[in-house]
Amino acid sequence: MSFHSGFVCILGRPNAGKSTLLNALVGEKLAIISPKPQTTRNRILGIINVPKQKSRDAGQIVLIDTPGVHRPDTSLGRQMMSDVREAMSGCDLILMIVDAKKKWDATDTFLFDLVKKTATPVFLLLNKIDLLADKRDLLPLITQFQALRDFKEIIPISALKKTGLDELLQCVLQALPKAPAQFPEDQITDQPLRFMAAELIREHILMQVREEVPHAVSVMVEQYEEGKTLTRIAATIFCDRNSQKSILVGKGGQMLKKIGTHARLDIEKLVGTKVFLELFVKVQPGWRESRQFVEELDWRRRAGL
Ligand SMILES: Nc1nc2c(ncn2[C@@H]2O[C@H](COP(=O)(O)OP(=O)(O)OP(=O)(O)O)[C@@H](O)[C@H]2O)c(=O)[nH]1
Ligand SMILES: [Mg+2]
Repeated sequence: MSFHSGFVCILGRPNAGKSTLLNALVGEKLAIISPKPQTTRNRILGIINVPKQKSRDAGQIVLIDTPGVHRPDTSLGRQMMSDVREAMSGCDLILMIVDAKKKWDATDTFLFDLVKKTATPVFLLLNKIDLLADKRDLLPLITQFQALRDFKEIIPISALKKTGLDELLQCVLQALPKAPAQFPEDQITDQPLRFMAAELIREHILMQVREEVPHAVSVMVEQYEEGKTLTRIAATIFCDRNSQKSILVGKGGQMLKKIGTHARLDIEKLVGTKVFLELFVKVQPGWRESRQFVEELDWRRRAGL
């Protein structure tokens, strides 16, 4: 019996289901999810310990969820794509995930070009198969993708319905080198709680407000005080324009209150104490274009990692 371990990068265009897959495989909500593209802005680590089972090998899989691959046109976009490249460069395996229902376009060409030169093995995951009325539609898709690249495996899955994930985990484990675990067995991520709290606030903004506002929003936790029974958090929601601030605050502060209440309940589940959450909204024109501001949002950079 062998023990396998390594880094696995989840790669794909925005909205393909990368974060849904990360959460499903780890069995915990580590990444926020939304129907809007470019939800994830930083790479997110998720650690899975696979126990020894009868004839099966054991191991530790370190998954890295990444921002959706796109052609960046802002500092924020460039930082997101640099996170993607960072995740790809040190990994042992790439899981390239595509939406089985979506028609091929220029973003897919860009995505395939990105993996063209890599010597790292690539699995192709055809996701969202729960949306296919006829599973026979998968065959022409598989043939089409096989012509583009020599994928080590092609696996149809539904990250949402958790279909095909056992097979995927086994294939991933076998593709990883024989090596000892890289992280302690009780660790499932490297994200600080204050960053996860900021992300949960952003998730509720993504759910509650529409159109361009979610993309114009970032959240920074300014104060985070852990107590035995109460965690005090103060966070600022940054947006681009006054009109967006009005939407985020809402009539008589109703929208901000709604976002705060939902986010607080989720953060309480995460930290395991009651939470006192204070939210502020600030207009920071053009923040997505400011490299300095974007770097400040990046917890790894702030922690000097
Ligand atoms: N029907 C169906 N929907 C899915 C599946 N996987 C993900 N989704 C949905 O697709 C949308 C995007 O999912 P995410 O996991 O946020 O996608 P992502 O690739 O992380 O997106 P970005 O972070 O923006 O790059 C959400 O509405 C998910 O519920 C699936 O297997 N089936
Ligand atoms: Mg995501």
